[in-house]
Amino acid sequence: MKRSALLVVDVQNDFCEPEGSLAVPGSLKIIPIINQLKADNHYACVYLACDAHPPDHFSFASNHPGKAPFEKIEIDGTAFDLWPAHCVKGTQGAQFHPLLNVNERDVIIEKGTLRHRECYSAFGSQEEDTNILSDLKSRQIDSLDIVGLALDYCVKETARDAIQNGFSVRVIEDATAAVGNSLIVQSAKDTLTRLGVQFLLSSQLNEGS
Ligand code: VGL
Ligand code: ZN
Repeated sequence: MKRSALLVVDVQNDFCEPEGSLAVPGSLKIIPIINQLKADNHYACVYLACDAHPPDHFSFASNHPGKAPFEKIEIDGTAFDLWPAHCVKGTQGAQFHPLLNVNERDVIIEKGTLRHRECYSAFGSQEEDTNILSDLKSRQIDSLDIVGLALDYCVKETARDAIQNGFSVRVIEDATAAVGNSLIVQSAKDTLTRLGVQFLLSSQLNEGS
């Protein structure tokens, strides 16, 4: 039998409407769906990933004079998206949204803690080990259902790393919301589907899969 975990990505105030500094359209309507998935008790473990940036994080446009949010910046030949300041560790914007059910046994995974590194994935980066991989292994989890924000950034990168680390991965699409438009969403879905990620709706979960 598969041992499956739910991985909830970045359901934090700054990513939620109406007041978040980087509010993702449709963010609020995913929260009851995520709460229901948690309440179904189908998972061996629930992970709550969160952006935990320092105030001088390089992804904030405000840290680059003359640059505006949603512009790009090139560093060593790589383009990075610039954002409004968001999810600064210790601030209200970095807290989980108050409507998200959080249990004591949920495992919290902080990412994006290094000033000079972007880190969309809950699995971290070469320089940032979030410890999720060792935790998943120690619980013998082999299958992940991924939900949260944003589908075209942190959910996408997390799902990619999960599949590349050998997990069987499903994204519950109605429990996600995206920053970009439908073309961007389709391209993210195509990329992930090619890698072996399954997309489904929460209503399909109990249909004997
Ligand atoms: C995210 C932009 C910047 C996300 C995080 O959670 O998808 N997006 N930081
Ligand atoms: Zn961020």
